[in-house]
Amino acid sequence: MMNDFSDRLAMLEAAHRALVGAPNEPVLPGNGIFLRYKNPVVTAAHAPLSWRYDLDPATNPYLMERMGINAAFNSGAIFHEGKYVLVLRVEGADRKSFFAVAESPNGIDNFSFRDFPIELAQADLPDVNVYDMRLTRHEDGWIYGIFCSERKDPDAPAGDTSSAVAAAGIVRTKDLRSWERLPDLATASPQQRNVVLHPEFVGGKYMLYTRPQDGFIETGSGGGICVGFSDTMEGATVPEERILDEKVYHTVKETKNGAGAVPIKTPKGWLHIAHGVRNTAAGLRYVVYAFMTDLADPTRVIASPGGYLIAPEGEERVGDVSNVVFVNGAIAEDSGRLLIYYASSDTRLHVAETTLDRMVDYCLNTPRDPLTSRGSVAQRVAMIRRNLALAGK
Ligand code: M1P
Repeated sequence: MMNDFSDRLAMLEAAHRALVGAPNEPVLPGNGIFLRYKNPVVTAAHAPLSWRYDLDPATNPYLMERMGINAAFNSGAIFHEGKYVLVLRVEGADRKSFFAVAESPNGIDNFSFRDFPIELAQADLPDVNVYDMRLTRHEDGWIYGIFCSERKDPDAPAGDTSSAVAAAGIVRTKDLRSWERLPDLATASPQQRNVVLHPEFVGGKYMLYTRPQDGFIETGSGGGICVGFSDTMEGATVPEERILDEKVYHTVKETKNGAGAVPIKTPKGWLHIAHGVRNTAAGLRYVVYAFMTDLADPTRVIASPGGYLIAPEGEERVGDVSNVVFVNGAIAEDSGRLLIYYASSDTRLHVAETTLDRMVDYCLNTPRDPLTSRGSVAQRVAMIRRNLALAGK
């Protein structure tokens, strides 16, 4: 085993530089909807060495990793001051998640972390764990970050060291450097996760996508993705949640679903990229799906393509929580290019590249889920017939 501190440090630095600087390339030909990229855009190993190693030979003569990073995944995303900026969920070896900013000049590779993670202010009731920030550039001039704040369930019976309560924590910033903590979102539902702020006022109010849930894991009577309104974000309160996109039997969102990236305005409606969950003998399976809502009335769904947009593939299928893809950030460029940052199996972050035009076509022209096998076969047979007719058969 190598013991020479400086040789070991040189090796670690070279490997880190090579990883962060590695060019990424699309995997062709793709499915016509989006392109995957060969490498994840951020992994645990992208975290700076100074976050993991005590780099002083006097106190760490073996150059051991003192504070490991376990994963870097579910990320909010925003284009800011010419850079593609991610606010990642980084998880230490101690299981605590925290937020860290990584930036890239092109959105596809060369994501490098800022020197320090975000030092989030605590709420009145301190968080135990925080994760999955959605970044909304709101028309009120602030950038809001809404995230899950998790605390131990105060009502858990003695000996229950797992039960937790999830709430929506809120911060705001103008520069992605100083973050002002605001009071958690208040709703009638016992727990909340996957809360997203709509970027525009609707009827003069802040519109929030919520995901009411009865317990920490089970949404129970929660129903699905809801919408609600708040007069303010300084003490945001949603007194009433109305269902927007419900969970449905025998679909990709049978068990639960949740809003993902901040909805994107297109000429034909608001584009939503969300996640759906179903149960299997091997546990929960998370996929990413899309839908659109009306431009003038974003509480109305106008397009619901059936099935998933992104499902875990290859190495994406395996990780700390296997068989999961999850989105909480996307960047739509003025050029029409859309970068969807999706994480796989609660372990690493990838990018999928598409365009707004393609996504609108996908949403408006993909058949709805027919809800039965017979209906599904009928949809497929109709397409096969058209294709064979085109070929003169
Ligand atoms: O482990 C998969 C995902 O589980 C949660 O999503 P949901 O609230 O829909 O169950 C989140 O904790 C998410 O971070 C995680 O990726």
